[in-house]
Amino acid sequence: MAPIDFDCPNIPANIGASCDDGDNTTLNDMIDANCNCVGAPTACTGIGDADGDGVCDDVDCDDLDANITHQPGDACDDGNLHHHQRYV
Ligand SMILES: [Ca+2]
Ligand SMILES: [Ca+2]
Repeated sequence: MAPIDFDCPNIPANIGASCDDGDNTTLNDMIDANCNCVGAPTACTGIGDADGDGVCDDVDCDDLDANITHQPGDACDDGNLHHHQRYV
């Protein structure tokens, strides 16, 4: 027997332990009964939120800058010089 037994020896981790599923759009990531690291979905789950500011990729003018949280309909600069103005 190994000195330390984990519920999920392949990870290794115990069921119910906190973990990181690598998706910052899910919260409270935890090892579930199937030894998967899963978090609670948020509105951005499946869409993405690269900067973690709570504004999803599809509506975030700059999803690499958490300080930029413009919302749909706001005028903003997407950094593309070919567009003078972009509405999301
Ligand atoms: Ca997560
Ligand atoms: Ca974002």
